[in-house]
Amino acid sequence: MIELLQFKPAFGLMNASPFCMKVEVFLRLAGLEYRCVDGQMPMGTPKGKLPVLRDGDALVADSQAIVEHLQRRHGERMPAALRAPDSPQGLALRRMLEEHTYFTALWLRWVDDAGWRLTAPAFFGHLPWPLRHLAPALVRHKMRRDLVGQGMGRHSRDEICARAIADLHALVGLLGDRPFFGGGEPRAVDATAYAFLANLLWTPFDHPVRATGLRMPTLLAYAERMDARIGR
Ligand SMILES: N[C@@H](CCC(=O)N[C@@H](CS)C(=O)NCC(=O)O)C(=O)O
Repeated sequence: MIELLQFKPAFGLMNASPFCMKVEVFLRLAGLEYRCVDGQMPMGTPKGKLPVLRDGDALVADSQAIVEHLQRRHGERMPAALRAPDSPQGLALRRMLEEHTYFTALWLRWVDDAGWRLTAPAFFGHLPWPLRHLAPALVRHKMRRDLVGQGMGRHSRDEICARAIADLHALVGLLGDRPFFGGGEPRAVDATAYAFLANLLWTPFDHPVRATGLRMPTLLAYAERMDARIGR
């Protein structure tokens, strides 16, 4: 059985890591049987990050490498649209979400004080003392440093929210009146789009990005169509 190694779910989402959730959404769209192995830690995985997929003899790290592995090994068992490679627009959309929007969400969870009040208990509340007190400060420090290095952490909260909101408007424009980003049927890029939207909009974090997204009927209708496809 295919095993998805991922973080412990939080905030009522399939997974609070959009990359882990992307893989699970893809597995569901593809109709493949799998099992989630929750509560994993990224240290010691092949790329020091999650998700990781175990599929028989294969251990695959990185959500996109996982999607491409599944397309190669199990493509004949999934709908044709799902085994198609990214279109140029799909690739550009995925890069925007994974390499830009992601860092706005990360900042709003880990650096923003309002977000941190929810993040700390959700990710560390289950740890035994004294880890419950030490780990949050250490991981937050690393996130802050990583975000400054990446660049997003150099902007103000208002600037970060404005960037994420611009990305939401781009999603609305790219979707247009099509049911899915892949067109008439979901393609792999829809697993990314849905997982990243869910992680920004369907969480208890209170920020202008969420408030704006929840007023975008195009995105809400898209989420409903995706919910129906993945059986949520
Ligand atoms: N490019 C990777 C990114 C994965 C990633 O950034 N995962 C985050 C969680 S959302 C992680 O494991 N972070 C742990 C860390 O940075 O220490 C993918 O597509 O899987």
